[in-house]
Formats: sequence, structure tokens, C-alpha cells
Amino acid sequence: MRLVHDNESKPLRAVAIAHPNVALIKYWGKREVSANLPAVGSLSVTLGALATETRIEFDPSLEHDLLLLNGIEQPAGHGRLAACMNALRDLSGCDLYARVESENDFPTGAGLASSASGYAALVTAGAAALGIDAHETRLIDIARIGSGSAPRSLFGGMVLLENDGDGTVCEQIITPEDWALSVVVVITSEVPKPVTSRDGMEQSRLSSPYYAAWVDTHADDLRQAVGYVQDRDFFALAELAEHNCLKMHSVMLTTRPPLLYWLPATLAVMHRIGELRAGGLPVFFTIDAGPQVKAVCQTEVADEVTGALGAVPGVLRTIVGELGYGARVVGG
Ligand code: 2P0
Repeated sequence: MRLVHDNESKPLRAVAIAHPNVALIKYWGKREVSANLPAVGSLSVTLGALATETRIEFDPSLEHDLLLLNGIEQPAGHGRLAACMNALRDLSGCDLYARVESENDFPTGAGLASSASGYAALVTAGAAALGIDAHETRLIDIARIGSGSAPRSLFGGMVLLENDGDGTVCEQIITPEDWALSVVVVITSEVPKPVTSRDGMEQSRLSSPYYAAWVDTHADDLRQAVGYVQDRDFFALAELAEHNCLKMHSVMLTTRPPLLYWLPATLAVMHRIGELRAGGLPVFFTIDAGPQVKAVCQTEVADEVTGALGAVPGVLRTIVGELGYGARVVGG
């Protein structure tokens, strides 16, 4: 089927917002590179304080897809953007190209999961523009083609992503209202990271002697973490999430060449969070492929945590927010 489009037709356009997410039990490494299937499942929180807004319009006058990221035109004719756009076109039966404009309200490519919110917003806007049902489960796999962490940003609150046969399943396990948690994003550098997650995790799979142990112990971490979330056991989740994060960074550090994403301020913030928790505050750290620290805390102590971490030498600024909602259409 080809979508008929003439001047009488409704414009095929939509605007969507998606938030980045941060994994408490992380994904690092692929089971299959070509389909971008993760080697391990993951559990994330959606970050309400940061957002990507993406506007998409399929246009019969275009001869290829056009992408503007933060106002700057990007190559769009190949790679993962093209793969996502082609998958959306296949699903809808439309063969028109699109103009895509995407803006982040936070640093891009600096370990703040801009690709997750970017692809979640793209898929949500693209599906709406093409009349694809937002509950179509194949959208999860289309988002994953763009970025392995993007399906998690389709949902809000806390989200579980797992492999399932040739695809992935992704579901919300609690809503933002179910548990009053906040995330303090502690920014220690605004410079894009030197090695992308995509390249780094493949180097880890090929060269870290700890990679097999990471994969082998992961299912237990994920199962236990889901249990702690269901029990709302913050301190048990805190210990396990920090362990899983440090295990991933052990794999990164033992990759050849090594992936050392931390700066001195990253480590200083980790120590400060340890002191705060030892003093009884419900807070823990997690760190992704970049130098920023995300401090997950109970919302009632978010101001205290933000003040303490903002005062650590080397910290540039902090952004605090509660758990966010899933990707959604905000305009046509
Ligand atoms: C995560 N990260 O679970 C982990 C922790 C970074 C560290 O998912 O190759 O940008 O596009 O699937 O999704 C970042 O990896 O990589 C990521 P691709 P993606 O959040």
C-alpha cells in the first residue's frame, strides 16, 4: 500500500517530546550488531527534567530525508536514522521522505542519553504523522534500531527492557506517581564524549576479559532489582544499582584501548554521595558512558542532595527533576 498524498490530504506531520532515561541496571554490549540487539536487559528511570522535541513532516517534494539536530543539518541518507525512517515507511506503507527537526534542551552526546530521547521522539512523531497506532509493539523494535536504550524512553516512570526472540519487549513497571523519586544530574563537562557508546561497547565485547562475567551475572542483577522496585526497597536498590554501574565501568576500564569516561569531579561526586548515604540520606549514584553523575534520591531529599553535590569542586551545574512520562505527541 502507498499512502496517497495530494494537496487535499491532511499534512503528514507531528511533533513529539521524549525524555532521556538513565539505566539503574545497564546495557553495555550487543548480542547482534546488525539488528542492534542488546546482550543484556536493562532497567531505567525516565528523566522528567530533560527533553528532546522532534518535529517531523513527510513531504512529497523531498528527494531524501533531511535531519536538523539543534538547528544543524546532519547526514541523514544512511545509518541508523535512515534505518528507522525506512522501518516507519515500511510499517505505514508510505514512501515519502521527511524533514526532521530535533532539539535537545541539554548537552548532546555527553553521556546524557540524547540518542535515547532523540529516537523515542522521532519514532513517536513519525508514527503519529503516518497514522501508525502508538501502541503498535513494532515501534519498540524500530526505536531500538536507532539506539538500544531508546525503547525505554517510549515509557515513563521505571521501565524494563528485555530480549524476546528476535526482538525486544519493553514495559513500564511503575508510573512516576508510584514512587516519589528524583534524579539530580550532576554535570562535570559539556564536551561530547571521545568514544561513542556504540563503538565503545563493541570494543568492550571484543577485548575486555570481564565482558563475559558482566553478561553472565546480569540476569540476576535485573531480577533482584525488579524485586526491590516492587518492594520499594530504596537502600537495597541503591547498593545493587551502584554495583551494576561499577561492574559496567570495570568492563569499560579493562577494554583495549581503555574507556575512562570519569573526570576527577565524577569521582569526587561519587565519594560525596557515599558520605551522604552513610549519613542516612536515601541517595545513590549511577554513571553512563560519560563524565556526568546521576544521583537518584527520594524526592523529599532532592533539594538537600542538589545543594551538597552542587558544592563539590569541579561540578559545573546540576539539573534536578522527578521521574518523567513516556514519549508523547504534543502537536500536529
Ligand atoms: C544504558 N548506555 O543502559 C547504557 C549505560 C550507556 C551506558 O545504553 O549502540 O546509545 O545506540 O544501542 O543506546 C548507551 O548506548 O547505544 C547506553 P546503541 P546507546 O543506558
